[in-house]
Amino acid sequence: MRKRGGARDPAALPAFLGLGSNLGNRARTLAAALRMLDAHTGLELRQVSSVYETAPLGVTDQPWFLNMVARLDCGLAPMELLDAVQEVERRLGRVRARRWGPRSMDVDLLLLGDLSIQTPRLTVPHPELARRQFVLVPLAEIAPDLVLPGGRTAGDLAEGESETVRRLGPLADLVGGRETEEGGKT
Ligand code: A4P
Ligand code: MG
Repeated sequence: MRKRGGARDPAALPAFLGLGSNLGNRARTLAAALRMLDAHTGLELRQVSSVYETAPLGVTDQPWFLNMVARLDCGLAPMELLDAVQEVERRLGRVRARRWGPRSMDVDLLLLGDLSIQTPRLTVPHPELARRQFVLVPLAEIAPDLVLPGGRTAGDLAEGESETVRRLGPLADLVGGRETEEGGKT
């Protein structure tokens, strides 16, 4: 949230990030990631969705995820934002093993203002954004009118809660819960 003494950067762009965790104490890891992002120079946390428990997509023989979406004001260049996000993943113990496999912390850059970026390291908007309910449902909660690639809004594309995308509630209510260090249910 607003940093002490920090004036709002008029050039800042709204950045939507998707956060996911399916190893360790997932709620505490999400909370730590948000704190680190907000503490980063040039980033200011503005809004967060509820936390959802979601069935793993892609590689399905792995624990369920906790997913949520955050909106930040971003005064960083796109590659600086990616660096910041990857630093957070690294500090939270992210080990890159298998693609789409389990991870303590995964942060995807979904949208950065209306920028369109295609480099070997960064694609924005995130190419899977409009196809993933574990992103669309929390995104629609905080930004239902946001227009996504393809021209439809988040609210339009989100199917709402389901068997595989279940709303658990605000992150603050989950932190300090009884989740084990081994992760969530499988
Ligand atoms: N990269 C390019 N564009 C971006 C972007 N917009 N945001 C590059 C973040 N990174 C971006 O990512 C690989 C490389 O993508 C990075 O080095 C960066 O330079 P990664 O996070 O290292 O690898 P990954 O996450 O294993 O692969 P990928 O393709 O990013 O997978 P996703 O899209 O992150 O999906 N099921 C549920 N229920 N919930 C989940 O959160 N997540 C995944 C991973 C699979 N299934 C899931 C979930
Ligand atoms: Mg990723």
